[in-house]
Amino acid sequence: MSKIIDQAVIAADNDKLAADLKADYAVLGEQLSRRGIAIDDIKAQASAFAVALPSWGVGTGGTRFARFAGKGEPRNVFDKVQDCGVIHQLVTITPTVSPHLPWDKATDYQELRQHAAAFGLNFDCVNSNTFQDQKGQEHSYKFGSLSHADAATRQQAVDHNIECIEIGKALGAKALTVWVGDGSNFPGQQHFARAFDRYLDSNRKIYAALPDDWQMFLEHKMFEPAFYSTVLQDWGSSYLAATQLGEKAKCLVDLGHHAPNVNIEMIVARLAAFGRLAGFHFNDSKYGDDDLDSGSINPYQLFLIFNELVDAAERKLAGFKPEYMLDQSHNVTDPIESLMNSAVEVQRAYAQALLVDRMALAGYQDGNDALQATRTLKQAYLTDVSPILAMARLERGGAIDPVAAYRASGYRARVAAERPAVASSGGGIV
Ligand code: PSV
Ligand code: MN
Ligand code: MN
Repeated sequence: MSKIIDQAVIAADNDKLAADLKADYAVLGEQLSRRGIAIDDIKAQASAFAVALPSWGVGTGGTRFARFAGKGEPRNVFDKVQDCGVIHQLVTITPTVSPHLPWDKATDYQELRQHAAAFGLNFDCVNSNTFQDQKGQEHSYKFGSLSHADAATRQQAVDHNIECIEIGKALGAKALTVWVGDGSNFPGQQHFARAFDRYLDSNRKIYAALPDDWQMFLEHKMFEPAFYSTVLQDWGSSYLAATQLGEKAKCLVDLGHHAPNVNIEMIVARLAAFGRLAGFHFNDSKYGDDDLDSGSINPYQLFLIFNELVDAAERKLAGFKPEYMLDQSHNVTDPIESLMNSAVEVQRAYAQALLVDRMALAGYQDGNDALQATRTLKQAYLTDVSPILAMARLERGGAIDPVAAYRASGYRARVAAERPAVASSGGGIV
């Protein structure tokens, strides 16, 4: 496997930190053993954790106002995959890349697959794009795609999704994620029921093209780009659509796609209970679909989501196999650093959730002891699991401090010299 970052640089950085890490790990191990928890078990589970990288996340995103290009931005999907390889080498828990089409179109998908494999990467869910017009496209998506009033426009969007499945097959992916920006900006502009019917109809055609071992992930979003109504606006519509389509259709939860103050962890619990939780697009937000780094604004929410996921896994719920992906946009940070940071924060929430004393919690819940129930969650959340995550990385050949090792490697300066600045890397503002 080709390593992009010189392992000697990682080793040198790890050497500086290893003694302190060992001591911290021992102290935490002692604390956890007093709570009846074996630290090595938690480490093994955290080590087996994986979250997919969004190919579009390694470029600088931009907002609807401007895009300030970053240095050494990827020029094409091969560069994007290489950047993902850097992330995976340092954090060791991002073995897959989720491609976005047509942004990531290539002439030879076997070559692309081999390029990824060289970095220990595979391809995850394929994302379709019918929220933008592409050069030379016959019908515009200005007024919608899968739910468009015009049949030819809908068919064009269906065809694109089917092409995504074909490309995904060549890349070894097993799922298609469909997000559409379809909706309306003004009351009266769109007939809600007819638009949803058309959306379902189009999706049925895409669903029919799914290979047997594939799944279709429906991603809802409350608003943006449509500001009055959106065709697939919430998990209720998503669940309805999934059940209409069939077993292979599930609901994907992007953390930034909900109304403010919505209890996302409860949505997760409901979808898991009924076998329709597809997985996640992790990110964080304060206002809307801000696409900030995971855990940067509301880490407790992330923990509470993982609390539900660990609970569902322990109860062995039927059909429970969520796919984890990041979906972020980076404007003021180095995207590689942000993605490493986020992967670790998602893994952190998982490790913390593994520490919840579920027996005690169930007792408090049944005994209506609200205070002790919530303190039980807080005890797990307030445990600093950093030594567990760092030890897991070290043992897997990664970096104790991924950002420090990355900066020491000089990777960004190296690619900046190879990759001339471009106006847009195809990430976009969504
Ligand atoms: C839409 O806001 C979204 O979350 C969907 O997942 C898109 O595919 C992605 O962003 C593109 O950046
Ligand atoms: Mn998303
Ligand atoms: Mn989004």
